[in-house]
Amino acid sequence: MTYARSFSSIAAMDLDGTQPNANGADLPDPDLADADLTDEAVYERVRAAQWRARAAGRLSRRSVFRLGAGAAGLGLGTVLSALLPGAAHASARPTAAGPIVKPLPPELFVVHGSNAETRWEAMRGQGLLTPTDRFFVRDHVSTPLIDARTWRLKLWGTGLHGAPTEDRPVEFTYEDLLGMRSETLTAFIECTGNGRGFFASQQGQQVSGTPWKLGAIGVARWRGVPLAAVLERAGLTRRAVDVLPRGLDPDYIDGGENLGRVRRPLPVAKALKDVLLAYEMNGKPLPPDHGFPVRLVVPSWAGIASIKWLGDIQVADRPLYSPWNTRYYRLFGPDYPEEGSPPLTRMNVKSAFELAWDAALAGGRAHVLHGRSWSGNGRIRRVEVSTDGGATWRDARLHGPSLARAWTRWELPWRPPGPGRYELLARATDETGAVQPATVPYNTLGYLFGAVVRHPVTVT
Ligand SMILES: Nc1nc2c(c(=O)[nH]1)N[C@H]1C(S)=C(S)[C@@H](COP(=O)(O)O)O[C@H]1N2
Ligand SMILES: [Mo]
Repeated sequence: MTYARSFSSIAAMDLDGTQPNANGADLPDPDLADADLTDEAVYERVRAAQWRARAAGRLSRRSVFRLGAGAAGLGLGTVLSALLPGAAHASARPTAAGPIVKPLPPELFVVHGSNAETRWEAMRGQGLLTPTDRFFVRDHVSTPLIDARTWRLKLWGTGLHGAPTEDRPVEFTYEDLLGMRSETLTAFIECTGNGRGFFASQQGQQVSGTPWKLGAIGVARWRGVPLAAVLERAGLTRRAVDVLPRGLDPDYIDGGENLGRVRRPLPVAKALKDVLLAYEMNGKPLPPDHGFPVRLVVPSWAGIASIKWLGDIQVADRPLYSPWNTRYYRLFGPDYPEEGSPPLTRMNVKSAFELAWDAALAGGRAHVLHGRSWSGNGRIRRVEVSTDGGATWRDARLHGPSLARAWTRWELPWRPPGPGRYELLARATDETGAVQPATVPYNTLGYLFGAVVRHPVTVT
C-alpha cells in the first residue's frame, strides 16, 4: 500500500466507516531497507528495532537513511501562496488558566491534581458518546486559553518541500482549516495510564503516576480536517518519516527538569491513515480543556498521541524523539528489555461497569448491570460477566453500534442471591481474539492495566 493509496482511501470513506483494521498479524522481522512503512504493524517493528539500536548507541546515519528511503510517498502538495511563511501573525502563546477550566462537580468527576476522571456512574443512561461536561481531562500542566484569531498552525521541517524552518513555517489559520473539507469520526481517547490504580489495589504493586480507576476514557464525535490533507497542502515529501505535533500549553517540568512543551512523534503512516485535526467535539467547538482551537485525534492509540492546543508540527525525514516516546509511554520493569519496550501505540482491551465504585444495590429484586468495553485493536466481539468474583461467567448482551475506534455497550440481568458484598467482573474479547487477562505484568509507570477489574458492590 502506498501513501497515495492510503490517503485516497481516507478521502473516500467516512472515518466512522467499517474499514477493517490491519493489525494483529504476526509478521516476520522486516528487513529495514525493504520494509513497507505504510503498514502500521511493520512500522512499529522497524521503530522498535531502531529504538533498540539507538539505545545501544548503534543507530548509523545509513540505517536512518534506509528507513526513509524505504517509504513510498505522496510527494506532492502545493503550498498555498497565501499561507507561505513571512505573513505577520500575533504570538499564539496563551495565558495560563486552570489547571482545568470547566466545572468538575463531584458527582461527575474524581479530581487528581491537574487531571479529572469521569465517574462511571455518570455514564449510566448515556448514549454512545460521553457528554462533553463529563469527559475526562488530562493536563500535564494546565489548560491554556488561546485566541483563535491570532492562532496559527505551523508546519516545518525536512519532510516538507523546501524544508521550511521553524521560524519560517508553512502556516494555516483557524479559518483556513474550517474552510477545508471536513471529516467526522467517533473515537475514544484514553489515557495510557487508565486503570493504573489497580496495579496497587489488585496486584499490590507500587507504580508512579495518577492512580486512575477506569474513568480516564471518553468517546466523542470529533469533526475536523484529516491530518493527511494538511500535510499534503504543506508539501509532504516522499522522504518524510515522522511528524512531531507540539502543544501550546506551558512547559512540562518533571522533578525540576524542564522537558519543554508536550510533544510526541507519530509515524507518517499513522498520520496519513486516520488522524484528524479536530476543531469540534460532540457538535460544538472544542472546549478549552479538550484542546481549543485544534487538537489531534489519533484513533485507537495512547491518549498522549492526541496532542491538544496544537501549535506546530515538525515533519522530518528521520525518526524523531521526545521524552514522550523515550522515557514515558514505554514499558519498563523486570519483564521488559532494559531500555524499555518500544513506544506504546495501540490501547488494549478494557471493560467497565456503569456503576459507582462500592455501589449499593437494593436486595430482593432483579437488576440490569450495564457497561462498556473497548479496544485499540478493533471491535469488541464478546463480553463475559461474573457476579461471583470470577467463579462463573455469563455472556452479556451487546447492544448499539460496535465501532472499531469507540466502545461497545452491553447489559446483563442480575438478581443478587442475598445481601452482602460482591465483586462484579467483566471480561471482553476483541475482534483480534485478545481477551482481558486476570493479571498483567508490572511496569514501573503503570501503563496499560488491561486485567479484569474487580468492581465491589454492596447488596442491602
Ligand atoms: N498539549 C497537550 N496535549 C495533551 C496533553 C497535555 O497535557 N498537553 N495530555 C495528553 C494526554 S496524556 C491525554 S490522556 C489526552 C487527554 O485528552 P483530554 O484531556 O481531552 O481528555 O490528551 C493528551 N494531549
Ligand atoms: Mo494520558
